[in-house]
Amino acid sequence: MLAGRANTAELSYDNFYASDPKTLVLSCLGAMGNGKSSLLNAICDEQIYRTGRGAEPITKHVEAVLRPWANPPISRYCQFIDTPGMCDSSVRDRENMQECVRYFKSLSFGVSAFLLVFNINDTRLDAYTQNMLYLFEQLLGREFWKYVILVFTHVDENIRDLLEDNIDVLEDPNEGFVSELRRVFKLDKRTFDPPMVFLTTQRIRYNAYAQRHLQELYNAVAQLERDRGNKKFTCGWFHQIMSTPGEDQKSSFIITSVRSALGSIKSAISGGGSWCAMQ
Ligand SMILES: Nc1nc2c(ncn2[C@@H]2O[C@H](COP(=O)(O)OP(=O)(O)OP(=O)(O)O)[C@@H](O)[C@H]2O)c(=O)[nH]1
Ligand SMILES: [Mg+2]
Repeated sequence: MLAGRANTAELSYDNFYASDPKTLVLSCLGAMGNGKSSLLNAICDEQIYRTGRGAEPITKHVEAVLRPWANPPISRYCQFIDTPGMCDSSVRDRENMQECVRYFKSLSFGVSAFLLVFNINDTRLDAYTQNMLYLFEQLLGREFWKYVILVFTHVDENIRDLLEDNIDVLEDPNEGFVSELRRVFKLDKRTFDPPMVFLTTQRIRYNAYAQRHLQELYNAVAQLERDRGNKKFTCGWFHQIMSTPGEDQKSSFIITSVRSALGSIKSAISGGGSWCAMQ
């Protein structure tokens, strides 16, 4: 039985399920080519999202799909939300704004975890990622950091040994990756103490190594759920989106909020911080 839903009269099929407290809602975020779509395909055991490498991002649109967590098989339904680059300098372009609208509408039912995806071979906190995180913090509030899981892809079995030193450096409690994020975004341990998962998205089926690490990711999601009292992430801004009547009005509200957030981030940063030059 599905319980605790929002007003079902207005919900599409996917949103109907997304609003079920038992459905996991997972959103992949991260720079181009880091393996976001591959990760979701690996979890679903299906080539839902196009993947690949090129000068342009392969994922062009926000795509939310509802599937069971298939690798390793876990009897939970998930709404997976894959993202293209939405927060770059051209965010004012009409098309990018429409992606922001689709994205935040699909998140507004609540989010179980934000999977912040990096390629282990290039873990710089690049400009795109920093700007995106500034925007998220501005719109969603600092509480959203409590729902972040750091995922490092390209930790393939055949090179795992070579990557161990790298992983140790990233996990270092004082100078590792989490400390760097805390420094950049002025976060403390109480607000930001994310799990870090190292995995491969390749050749998942029948591969014990790959399955073990996807299980670790599921465990991290489930632990986060427990730690947050089984409450998905939500915020005042999501409530405002939900309570705005009509799709067009919701869209206008999101666009106005995103524009104003971008404006205030840039002016705050020009007054002392550092808005990164876009990639
Ligand atoms: N070896 C290896 N290759 C990977 C892994 N994850 C992703 N890739 C490859 O990296 C490339 C980029 O992967 P995508 O999943 O398309 O990356 P993305 O982040 O969705 O990229 P955009 O949609 O362009 O932003 C593809 O060629 C994948 O096959 C991994 O764990 N190991
Ligand atoms: Mg993609």
